[in-house]
Amino acid sequence: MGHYKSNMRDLHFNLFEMFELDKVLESGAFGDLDHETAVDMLREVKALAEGPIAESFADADRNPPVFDPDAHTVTVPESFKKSYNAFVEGGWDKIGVAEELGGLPAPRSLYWAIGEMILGANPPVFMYAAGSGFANIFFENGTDEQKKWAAISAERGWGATMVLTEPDAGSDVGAARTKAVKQEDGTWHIDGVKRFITSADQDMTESIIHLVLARPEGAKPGTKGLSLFFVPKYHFDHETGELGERNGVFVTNVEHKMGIKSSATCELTFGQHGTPAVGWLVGEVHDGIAQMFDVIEHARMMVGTKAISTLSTGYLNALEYAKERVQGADLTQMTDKAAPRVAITHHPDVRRSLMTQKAYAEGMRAIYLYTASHQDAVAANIVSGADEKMAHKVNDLLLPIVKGVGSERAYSLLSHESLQTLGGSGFLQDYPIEQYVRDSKIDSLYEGTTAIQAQDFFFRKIIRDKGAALAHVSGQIQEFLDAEGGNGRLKAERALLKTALEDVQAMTGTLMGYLMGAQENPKELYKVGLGSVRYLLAVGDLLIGWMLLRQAEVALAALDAGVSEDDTAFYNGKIAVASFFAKNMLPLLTAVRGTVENIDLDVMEVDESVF
Ligand code: ST9
Ligand code: FAD
Repeated sequence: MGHYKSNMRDLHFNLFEMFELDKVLESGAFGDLDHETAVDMLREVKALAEGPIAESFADADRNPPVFDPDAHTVTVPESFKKSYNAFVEGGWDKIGVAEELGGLPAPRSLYWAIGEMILGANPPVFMYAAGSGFANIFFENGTDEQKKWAAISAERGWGATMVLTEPDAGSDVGAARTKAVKQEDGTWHIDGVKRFITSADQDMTESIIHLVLARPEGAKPGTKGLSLFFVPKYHFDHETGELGERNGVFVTNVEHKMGIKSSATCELTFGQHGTPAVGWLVGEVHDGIAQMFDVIEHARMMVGTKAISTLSTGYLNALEYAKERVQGADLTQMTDKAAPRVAITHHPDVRRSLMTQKAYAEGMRAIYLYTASHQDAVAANIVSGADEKMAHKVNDLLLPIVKGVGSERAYSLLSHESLQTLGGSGFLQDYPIEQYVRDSKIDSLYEGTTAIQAQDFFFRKIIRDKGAALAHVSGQIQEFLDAEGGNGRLKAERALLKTALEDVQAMTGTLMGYLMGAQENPKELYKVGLGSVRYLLAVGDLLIGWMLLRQAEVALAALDAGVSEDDTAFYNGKIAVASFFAKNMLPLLTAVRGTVENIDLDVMEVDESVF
């Protein structure tokens, strides 16, 4: 058995019992795809993920890709290639991709459930294999001629990258200096150095397409002056796809990192090695940042799902260990030195820790699948009654939660709780958790750091949206509270959720007040910046509490109807975890509310020398 432990029962529960995937499939929006096929797909991916995909996880960490600076190439370890091939040879990289590109359209909830298992087993496999997904986005944004190139790229299985970051342009993408110079034949020459580019070279695909943000000469500063260019590693025949000359884009360094070492993080240099880096303007329109955000939105969902999946397998590994590890006597017999020794699952603090891990892993799984359900109009309508426009807004609102909360909570719980459950053994490479910790730290950094997610959440997804999507989701929580389901059970927990909703609503009002105050005194805006990450995490906790209680209600109904022994344990687990989270986590939001209400400017006013 490999390191990766999926949670198929919980995936099924979410997809079919919570988010009504059967109804989504029966709508006909996804052709012939039916319940049996979806279940088969999940089962096959589970076997693949736990088997060949997980297989190279540790080996490729200890023997990461090798960079040859003279040839500008990256060689991926053989063990990893096997995992990659197992994924693409099964055609799994084509799920969710348009039929024109040889793909199989699928509901996004199913797509991300499949993604969860790959991302938990070996995240770089998913990333290197994202070429067809990138081609799909290029297809959607491209001219008619470029659509054909996208189809060629998907058919030939080319790799792909997203190229934004430069040494002086990280969070501040608009500071990018890479230039684009128009040529007489309508192509562009790209000139500059990008850094930290994931998958910018490898030896698993015959070519790679780079989607690059660069600034046409004379274009305005900031993100709005950037355009998006299609820059292939090799020139190719635009009709047949046959490869031609090498294009002038070269990897000039590969970073040495704390984690996800099998994912090559490259410096990528354009047009500075005697060959021009020829690019084509995507869609022949100068709308680069908006086009790139089509990729970024997928990538943010991917990063959040990766983090949540890693927490889930971290928890399940910790749980397995805890059930077997015998240490100490039951606390009630602590004075009896001859008392029998017990498995550590008997110790209250281990139980607290395991239940905390379970709550966040399962609560955040529900959040990413709820979010995914808003990526399809038909599913959104079934899940929350949102129309197409609202579905889009709800997805926008929740992406920083999936990415920002998912990554922060996963990393913190993996290191503080999952690893801790194993005691000193957790620190060893004999177990996968130390690698989970190292590999998941990146999730709060790339695709926009947590501070950036928190600002995006407040300024763009709430203020600019005039609170519409937030009101839709809050309305759903209120409806749940008003419905008083569960036949009078979990009453205390509902009351705690009600208080949590009020606390979050009060925090929203407070931050809006600071924003309005900034019209009189611009420094009031600092208060939003000081409170925004706390606020993001608080909304995350509210949503987790809500999801877990909704799940508990489904579980109560199932238990009332009568279920098998295995399922009895599963549903009892749902009730226990919802109750635990409501009693132990939701009350903390009242303190966060107080902190947000009391933010002052002291920390902004002290001299830098005091730090
Ligand atoms: C990176 C990659 O880190 C890491 C992993 C790579 C793995 C690769 C594999 C990925 C697989 C997934 C893809 C598979 C595809 C599958 C498909 C299957 C079919 N939402 O606020 P303003 C736009 S990459 C939407 O003024 P500033 C919008 O157009 C590096 N759009 O921003 C807006 O105009 P308007 C990642 C948004 O102050 C315009 O931007 N780097 C959003 O100029 C300007 O907005 C980062 O993420 C949004 N949320 O710039 C950078 N926000 O307002 C982080 C903005 O008119 N920094 N737009 O609509 C930021 O995000 C900054 O906030 C900033 C600020 C750059 C946007
Ligand atoms: P900085 O922007 O310098 O941030 C430093 C600190 O300051 C952070 O804590 C940040 O939160 C804070 N900060 C910065 N600005 C603000 C602000 N306005 N308000 C509040 N706090 C702020 N990029 C790509 O284009 N393509 C890729 O494929 C890619 N892959 C990557 C893979 C890896 C392994 C890594 C490490 C990075 C990758 N990146 C990629 C780049 C990644 O997206 C950036 O590292 C990230 O956006 C942060 O930029 P930075 O590292 O320059 O940090």
